[in-house]
Amino acid sequence: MALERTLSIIKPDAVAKNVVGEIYARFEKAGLKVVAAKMKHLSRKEAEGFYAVHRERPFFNALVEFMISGPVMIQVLQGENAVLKNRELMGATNPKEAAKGTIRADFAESIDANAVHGSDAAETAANEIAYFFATTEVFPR
Ligand code: RTP
Ligand code: MG
Repeated sequence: MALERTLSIIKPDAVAKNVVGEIYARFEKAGLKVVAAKMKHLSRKEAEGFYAVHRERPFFNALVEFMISGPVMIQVLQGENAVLKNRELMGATNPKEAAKGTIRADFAESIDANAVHGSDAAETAANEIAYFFATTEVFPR
């Protein structure tokens, strides 16, 4: 087992629904610690840069529009196998396919407005954490 960090974003739909606390409780119950956090309304440039890997995809513009439609809550989660554990808590990208009891099954409306983001691998996690947080803003616990 490896102690890892992963980047999590509570997307505009879930912030607007007032379920930030319920989602944090799921992280904590699963043994993931919040070691950095900030609320932010992303600029178009920030959202495009964050999802740059998807820029050639047909859904890219819709994804960026959605991510800048309201404030998001951005956090670094730390724990054993944090990357995979967070992806398990999140559920499948399309909430219609997400397993019962997952964040997306319980809080997401559609594949576009799907409540949360989570890094998909340890390497992308490191890049995504550095994209939003200075090293002094991440607290070892
Ligand atoms: P995320 O990056 O936000 O955690 O989501 P993910 O890994 O589960 O999915 P990813 O493939 O990275 O896609 C990023 C976001 O783009 C939207 N999407 N739409 N219409 C579509 O076919 C489609 N595919 C992806 C989703 O909102 C997804 O979260
Ligand atoms: Mg992804």
